[in-house]
Amino acid sequence: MLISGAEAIVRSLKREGVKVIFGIPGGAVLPLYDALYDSDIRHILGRHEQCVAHMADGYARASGKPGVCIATSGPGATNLVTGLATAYMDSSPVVALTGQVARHMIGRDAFQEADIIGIVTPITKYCFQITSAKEIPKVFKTAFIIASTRRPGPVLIDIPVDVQREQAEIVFTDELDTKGYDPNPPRVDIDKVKKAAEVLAEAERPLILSGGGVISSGAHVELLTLAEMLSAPVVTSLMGKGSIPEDHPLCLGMIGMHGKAYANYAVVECDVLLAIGTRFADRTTGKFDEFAKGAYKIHVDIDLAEINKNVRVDLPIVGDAKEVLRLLIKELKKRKSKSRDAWLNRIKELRSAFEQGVEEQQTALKPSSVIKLLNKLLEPGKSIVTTGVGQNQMWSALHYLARAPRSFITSGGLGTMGFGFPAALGAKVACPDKVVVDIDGDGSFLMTEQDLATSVTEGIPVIVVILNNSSLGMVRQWQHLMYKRRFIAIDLRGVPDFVKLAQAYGAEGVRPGSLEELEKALKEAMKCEVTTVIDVNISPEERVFPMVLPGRALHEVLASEPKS
Ligand SMILES: Cc1ncc(C[n+]2csc(CCOP(=O)(O)OP(=O)(O)O)c2C)c(N)n1
Repeated sequence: MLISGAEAIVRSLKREGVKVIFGIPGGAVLPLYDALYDSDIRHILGRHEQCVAHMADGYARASGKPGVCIATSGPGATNLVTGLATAYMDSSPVVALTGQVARHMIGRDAFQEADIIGIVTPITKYCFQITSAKEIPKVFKTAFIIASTRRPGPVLIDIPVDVQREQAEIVFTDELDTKGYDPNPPRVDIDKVKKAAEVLAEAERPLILSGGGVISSGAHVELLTLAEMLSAPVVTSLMGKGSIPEDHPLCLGMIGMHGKAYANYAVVECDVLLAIGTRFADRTTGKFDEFAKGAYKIHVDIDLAEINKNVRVDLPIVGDAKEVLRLLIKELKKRKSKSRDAWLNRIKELRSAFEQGVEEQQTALKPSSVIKLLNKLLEPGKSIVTTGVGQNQMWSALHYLARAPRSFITSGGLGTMGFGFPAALGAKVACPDKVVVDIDGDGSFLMTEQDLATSVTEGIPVIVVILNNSSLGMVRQWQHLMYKRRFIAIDLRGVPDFVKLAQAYGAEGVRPGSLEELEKALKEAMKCEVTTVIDVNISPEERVFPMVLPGRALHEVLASEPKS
C-alpha cells in the first residue's frame, strides 16, 4: 500500500514508543504535522525552538527515554542549535526532526533553507538527511538506537518537505543502518577489572568519583553497593549529582570549581581514585595536571575517546558503568579490603573543618536557606529539581540534596542560561506525578520565560523559584573577585516584575517576604494546577563559596570569601 513519507514518520515514531513530541510547525514540516493530526502522539506546542529542544532534553533526562522535538527548516532548525549543543555536552538522548526545503531546491538558497546538517554535525552524535521516503523506517530505527545506546547523545533527522509528501511503498523493518557504529557496549577487559579490584582492596584512602554516566547506565545501586563494600567515600561531578543519595554518610557531595571544600580535599588526599562515568571536565577537576596528583587513577567510561583526554590515568577500563561495577563487586567479594577507619576519620575531620560556617538565620531569605527549605519539602523519589545557570545553579549544586537518580537536571557542560524552565516542563511531562521545581536566576529565566505560555496552555504545572538578585550574579561575582569590582553589564534592575509577568501568562505569581511565607507559597504551589513563579529577592552581594579560581588546582579552594 502506498503511504506518504509523513505517515511513515509518524508510524516510525510510534514503533519507537514515542508518546509525546515538543515542537513548533512551519512550512517545511506541514505534511508531518498533518499526519500527526490523525495520530495519538501528544504534540506540545512550544514558543521557541530552543525551548522545545530543552523540553525534549528535560524529558529524556527525567525518564531515561529519548525526547523528541520538531522544528521547521531555516530559522526553526537553527533555533534548535543551543538545545542540541546542551544535550550533546551532557550526553542526553534527544531526537530532533527538522523540515528541509524540497530536494530540488537544496543548495539554491531557497526560502528558509539552512544547511542544518553542516551546522549541527559537531554538536550531535549523528545526523541524517533523508533523500527518499523509503529510507524513513530504517533511518528512524537507527536514529533512536544511536541516540540511546552506549554514550547517549542527540541525533538530528532532516527531512525535505517533498520527501514528507512523497507517496511510496514503504516497508517497516527493524533493519539498522549503523555503518561503523556498534550499539552494544564495548566488551569489558576482565583482567583490568581484576587489577582494579586488587588496587582498591589494598588502598588506604580510596575515593570514588561518580559522574553522569553512572546515572545514564542505571548503575546507582551498584555504585552504593561498591562504596559500602569498600567503605570508600564518594564525590560526584555536577552531572553525577543523584548517582548516590546525597544524604548518605559516605557521600561528600560535588567536587570542582564550586564543589564542597572537604570533597575537593578528599580528592587531594586519596591514594586510589576510582572515577566512573565522568569525563574529567575542567570545572570538575580544576588544573588537570594537579588533579588527584598522588593517587593511582582508575577510569571507567563507555567512551574510549574520554580515556586520557583531560586527565592521564593509570588504569582505564572501557565499558558500561553498570556492567563494570557488577564485575568489580564480584571480584572484590573474593578479596579482603584494608581497614578504612583512619581514612574515614580523616574525612570526618575535613568535613568538620570545612562544613559551611554559621547556619543562616532561619527567617532570612538567603540562597542556602531557600534551597535547604526545598530539601525539607521535596520528597526523595517524588521530586525533580532543574536549574538555570550561574550562581543559582551552583547554590543548588552545593545545597540541594539529590537523593535519587534523575532528580537533579542541569546544563553542566554547555552552561546554558535559559535551560532550567523548559527542561522542567519536559521533566514534568515525563513524570507528571512528581513535583518539579526550577531553581532559576532572573537572567536565566528571562531567556526562556515565554514558554510560561506553553506551561499554562498545555497544562504542565511546575514551580519556578527565582533567586532574584536583579543582576547577572555569577558574572558580577567574577568581576568582584577577578576584575577589581569594575562592574559592567550585570545590572538587570529588577525588571520585569516576575509576579505580574506570571499573571500575564495566566500562571500564579508570588513574592514571599520571609522564609515562612516562602514555605507557605511552596506548599500552595505544590497543590496548584498551574505553574507558580516564586520571586525570591536576594542580595546581589551574595556570592558562591567555596570557589576554585579558574586555572587553579583543587587544593587552592577558597572555602569562603577572601578578606580584602
Ligand atoms: C546563554 C548564555 N549566555 C551567557 C552566559 C554567561 N553567563 C554565565 S552565568 C551568567 C549570569 C547568570 O545570571 P542569572 O541567570 O541571573 O543567575 P545568577 O548568577 O544571578 O544566579 C552569565 C551571563 C551563559 N552561561 N549562557
